[in-house]
Amino acid sequence: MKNTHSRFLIFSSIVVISLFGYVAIAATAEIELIIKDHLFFPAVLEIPAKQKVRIRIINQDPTPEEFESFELNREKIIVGNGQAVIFIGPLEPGRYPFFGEFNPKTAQGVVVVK
Ligand SMILES: [Cu+2]
Repeated sequence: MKNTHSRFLIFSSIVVISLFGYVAIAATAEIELIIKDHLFFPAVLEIPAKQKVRIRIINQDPTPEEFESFELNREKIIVGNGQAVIFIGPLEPGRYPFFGEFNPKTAQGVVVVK
């Protein structure tokens, strides 16, 4: 379904460094991942291959959750009504499942790298 897929956003964190006429511009992509009612929204995160991506996990539940993924080698606790940021990538194309360790039966998702 379309609304379960992430929009890939180029976040406004553009860094400009100017040294002796040298200018470097780096844009970091950020995706928002919402936890609500012990579910992940969107449940499918599409990201481009071979690119570092920042995921801001926003927990709208009053209870803590832990983002966990063996395939992504990530584990992060998000307190109730709190936020956390993780970085993933650069990754090869494929599917990388994740789940909420405190509610693993409902809180499930997958990062799809294309
Ligand atoms: Cu864990």
